[in-house]
Amino acid sequence: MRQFYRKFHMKRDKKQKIAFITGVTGQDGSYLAELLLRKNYEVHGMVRRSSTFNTTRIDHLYKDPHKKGVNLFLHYGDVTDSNTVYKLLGEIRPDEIYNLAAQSHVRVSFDLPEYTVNTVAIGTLRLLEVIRDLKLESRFYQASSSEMFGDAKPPQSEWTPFQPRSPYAAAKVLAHQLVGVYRDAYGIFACGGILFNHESPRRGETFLTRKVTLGVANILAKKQDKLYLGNMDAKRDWGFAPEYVRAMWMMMQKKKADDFVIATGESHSVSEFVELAFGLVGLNWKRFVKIDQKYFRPTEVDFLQGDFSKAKKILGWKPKVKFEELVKIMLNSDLKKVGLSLKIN
Ligand code: NAP
Ligand code: G4F
Repeated sequence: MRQFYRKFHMKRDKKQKIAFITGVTGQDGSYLAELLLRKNYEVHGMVRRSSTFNTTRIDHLYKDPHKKGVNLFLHYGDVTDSNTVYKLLGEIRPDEIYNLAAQSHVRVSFDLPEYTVNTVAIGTLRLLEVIRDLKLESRFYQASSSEMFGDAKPPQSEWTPFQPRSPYAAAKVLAHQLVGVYRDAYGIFACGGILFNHESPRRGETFLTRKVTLGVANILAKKQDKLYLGNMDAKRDWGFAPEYVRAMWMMMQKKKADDFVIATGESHSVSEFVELAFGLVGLNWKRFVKIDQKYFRPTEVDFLQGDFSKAKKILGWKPKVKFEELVKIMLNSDLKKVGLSLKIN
C-alpha cells in the first residue's frame, strides 16, 4: 500500500492538509475520514490486518490508488506495534493525527484488561512519544471518553474528577492524562475530546443502541424471537456520531490545544431506549426482551449526562440530533438492512 502513497505524494498540492487516523475502520474513523475528504484533506488511515475484511465502513471511500485525484491512503499498522507507528508517522508527517484506535467495548475490557490497557493507554503513549522523538509539528487528537467520569455526579464537565469503573475507563484516564502531560511538558498541540456516547447506523452491533435497533428489525422480520440484554437502569447521554467527529475537527483548528466535553446534555435510561425502539414499530418490548446476567458488568457507570457549555462557547459546537431522532435514524437503517420496506417518520 505504502509505495503507491510515496509515488503520488510528490504531486500533492502543498496547501493540502494531511491527516493520519488510527481506528479509521471504526464508527468514528469512517465518519471522520468522510468529513476530512470533503474538506480536501489527504487522509491516511491505519488499518489492522485481519483474516476477513474489516474495512466495510470505509469501502465507499476507497479508490484505486493508481487513479488520479486519490486522497485516501490505507496502511497496515497497529497501535501495539511501535516500530510501524514510528515508520508511518516519520514518512507521512501529518498535520493532524486523530487517535481513535481502541478496544472500545467496556464489558469486553473486563475480559481483556491487559490488551485494553495496551491499545488504549500505551497505544496513546506510543504515538505521543513518536511525535516527540521525531519532533513532528503534528496536532494530536485523543479520543477520550465520558466513561472516565464513572461514578461522578452528573452533569459531568471538564472540571469533574474522574472515577473510572472499568479497565477501559482506567486506561482512557491514563491516556487522557498523558495527553495533558505531553502538552505541558513538550508543547505538543494535543487535545482530549471527552466524548459522551455517540451512535449511528455504523455503530458496532454489540453496543447497546445498535443491538436494540438491529434486534427490533430482526424480530419484526421474524429472524429473531428474543433480545437478551443486561442492566436496563443505566442512563446515558446519547448523541449522533457524525456531529461528534465534526467537534473533533473543530478542536484541532483552534489556536490553543484544550480538552472539551462533547455531549447532548440529555440523559435517557437503557429501558427508555428499548421502549421507544420497540414502540416505534408497534411492539411491546416486554414480550421480547429477556435479561441475561452475562451482559452485566462487574461495576457499572449508572448515570452520564454531559455539560457541553465549554464546547458551545469556545468551539461554537452544539448537537442537532436528539434522542428520538437518533433512535429513528438507527431503526430505519436496520429495518432496511433486514429487507423490510417499513419507514418510521
Ligand atoms: P470502534 O467502532 O470500536 O472503532 C475502534 C477502531 O479502533 C477500529 O477501527 C478498530 O479496528 C481499531 N483498533 C482496535 N484495536 C486496534 C489496534 N490494536 N491497533 C489499531 N487499531 C485498532 O470505536 P468508535 O465508536 O468508532 O470510537 C472511536 C474512539 O472513540 C475509540 O477510541 C473509543 O474508545 C472512543 N470513544 C467512543 C465513544 C462512542 O460513544 N462511540 C465515546 C467516547 C470515546 P477494527 O475495525 O479492525 O476492529
Ligand atoms: O452501549 P454500551 O456498551 O456503551 P458504554 O458502556 O456506555 O460505552 C460506550 O460509550 C463510552 C462513552 O461513555 C465509550 F467510551 C465506549 O467506547 C463505548 O462506546 O452500554 C451502554 C449501557 C451500559 O450501561 C450497559 O450496561 O447499556 C447497558 N447494557 C444493557 N444491556 C448493555 C446491554 N450494553 C451492551 N453493550 N449490551 C447489552 O446487552
